[in-house]
Amino acid sequence: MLYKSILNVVVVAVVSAVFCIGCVVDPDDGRYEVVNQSSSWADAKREAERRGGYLAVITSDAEQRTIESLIRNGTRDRYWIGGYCESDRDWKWVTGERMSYTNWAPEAPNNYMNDENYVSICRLPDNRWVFLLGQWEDEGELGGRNNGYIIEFDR
Ligand SMILES: [Ca+2]
Repeated sequence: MLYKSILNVVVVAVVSAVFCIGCVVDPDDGRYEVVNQSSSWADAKREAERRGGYLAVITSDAEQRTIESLIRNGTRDRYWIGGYCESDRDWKWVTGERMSYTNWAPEAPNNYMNDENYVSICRLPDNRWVFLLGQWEDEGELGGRNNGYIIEFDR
């Protein structure tokens, strides 16, 4: 009996670790997953693709509002989305689309220290910058706020 309950605990722990139960918000329509797990932009992109999706691509005000409602109860201050640029500072999406819709915070993108090529979306403001829920910021690849990430699926 004792052996069995220990085994149960171990199985639950392993399953939780592998599938990250509790750190993913999966809305009813299954189009997005909010992953409350710290990650670099590159690792987040790789994991999104491994799961059959891609880092979220926000192309309309409606989609922006959907994402905002999903991250509102998240545990990370910021989340990576699928926007990035190269040295030409021409912002684009991981899907290859050009970035037409944007929701940059005031004064973003500012390419701080010439090293900010990736887009995160803000859940909470920090002390120095008064960003609002849903505003976008350019950040370095590691991010400065233990960034989680948002996966989008074509479903
Ligand atoms: Ca910035």
